[in-house]
Amino acid sequence: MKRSPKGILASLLCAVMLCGCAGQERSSRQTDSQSSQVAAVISDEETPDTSSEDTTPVTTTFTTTLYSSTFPITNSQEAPEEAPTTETTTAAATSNQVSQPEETSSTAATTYAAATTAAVTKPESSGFSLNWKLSSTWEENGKKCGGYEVTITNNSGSPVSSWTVEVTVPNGFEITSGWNGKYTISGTKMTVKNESYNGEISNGGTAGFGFNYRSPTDFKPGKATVNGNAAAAGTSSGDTGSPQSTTAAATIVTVPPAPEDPKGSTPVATHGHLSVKGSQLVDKNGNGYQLRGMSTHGITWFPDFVNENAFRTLRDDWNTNVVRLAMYVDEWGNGQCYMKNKDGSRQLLDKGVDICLKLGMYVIIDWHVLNPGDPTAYTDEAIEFFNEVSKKYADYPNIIYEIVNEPNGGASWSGSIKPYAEKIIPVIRKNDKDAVIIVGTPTWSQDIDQAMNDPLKYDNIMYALHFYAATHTDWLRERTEKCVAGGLPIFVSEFGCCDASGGGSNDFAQAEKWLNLLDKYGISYCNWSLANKAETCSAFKPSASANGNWSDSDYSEVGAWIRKWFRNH
Ligand code: IDC
Repeated sequence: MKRSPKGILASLLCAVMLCGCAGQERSSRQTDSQSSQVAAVISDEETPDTSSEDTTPVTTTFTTTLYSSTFPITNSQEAPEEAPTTETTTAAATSNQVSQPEETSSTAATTYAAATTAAVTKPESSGFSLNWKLSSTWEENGKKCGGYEVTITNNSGSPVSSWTVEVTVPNGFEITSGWNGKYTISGTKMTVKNESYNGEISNGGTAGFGFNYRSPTDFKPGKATVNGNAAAAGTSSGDTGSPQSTTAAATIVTVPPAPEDPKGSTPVATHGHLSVKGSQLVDKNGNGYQLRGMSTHGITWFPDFVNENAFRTLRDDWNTNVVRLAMYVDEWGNGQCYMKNKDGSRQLLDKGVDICLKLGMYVIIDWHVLNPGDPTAYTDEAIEFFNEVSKKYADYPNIIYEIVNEPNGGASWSGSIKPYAEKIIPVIRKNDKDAVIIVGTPTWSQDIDQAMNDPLKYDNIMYALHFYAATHTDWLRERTEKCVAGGLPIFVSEFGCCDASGGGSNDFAQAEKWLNLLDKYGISYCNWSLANKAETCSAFKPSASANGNWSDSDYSEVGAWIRKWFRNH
């Protein structure tokens, strides 16, 4: 990469300024928007502290409050015998109720058990079979919890365009997160219907869905039907008790749907494969191209926002062309991250990617390192993960890989992040030769100048710059300009209009300065976050559903602002 002597001098100056402030006293404060929530309260001293305006770092000590991982759907004895209508399903699935505090408390005793048993419910006459793969089980406050991946195989002799699975569940059974299907529970009947993107199953083909559950008593899938036809009961002998054990692992085959706009007006149909030329992101024709869009919150924290209508609204109404799927790697031990729920995280991630493939949107697969801040803590897991996803999605120009969100703590560029990147990038490149890869930079992705001083020697690499407008102002913009002048390819894969805790007040004057600067240089950006958590950075009010087609009353202050920005720029 070309760098002018001026750029080098500027970088040195920045480094000196940073060192100068590193030893200063840190102030602490509490974000009340978060502490006012009613869900699980986890005290946390390790949440991101980020340098404040005028280079005075601020440690934000705040109370992290978590919503339930999804839409707890609880069965109720009053519920009608009939499966609820689609409308009811939608409402239940998006109400974003909070979970019971004691069940997500950081002190809750949670024991995980590896489970490899797969249950096969064989078809009697319908020609459908269900393969239930139990991925893990654990106990939470005396309740039985677990996760299943289910494969439906259609051997009925003809294709189907939609599917409905019904299965008997214990009283008090709840779905704590579900993916690739719409879940309702009525009495002791759970109904799972396809999502709009995975209803079709060719003859001989498969579709999959998966869920995590919480139940007062053991759950083992017994009697089940597919499209009203008995998919047999437990075993071929009709036993409704324990499922039949088998060593055959169920593979969820989510065949990415065909793009909905083959004529070519979706972002990906128009701009195709992206690459990096100098400091610029360029499209398939070599023209500068800017990605702008929303980042999800943690996909396992707000899974209901990973849905087709929401993304379609972001594309068509918000005028955005990219979605960033933030998958927390390891966060504060309540199960809502990759390390605690690999299968659930992967299912949601793949669901989000598949929706973007269908909608012709670009999608960033974000390995959301935040805690711990050193990406080398999980190098092996990252290698495994990126090998799998890059193999699966190698043929799609939609995909951008972000291999580390925000290194922090002691993670230095040359000592830790760069060596980590040098291990992960070749793994991706082996499967996907030329995808764009974003690499986070030290100090919560602010020290882009360190990357400029010691860049990676691969093509199609961009470096992450993150800012929160109420915290990071002129000094970080100056650094940005210097790095642009030095030829560094920068991608703002996350920014907020509020302060670095995700709370405080929005500073739209600063946000506007930032976005004008990024637009001037054609730097891509994603706003944090696509969620309805009661915190300033959420684009939606807690009352808003996740299902897209939002109205003005659904938007938070920042949601209304950022939507307008995307629409008008
Ligand atoms: C915040 C979320 C918040 C969550 C917290 C802890 O908004 O709900 O409780 O993480 O994990 C980042 C991170 C991003 C942070 C965000 C706001 O990339 O994960 O999300 N932030 O603090 N860097 C700077 C700010």
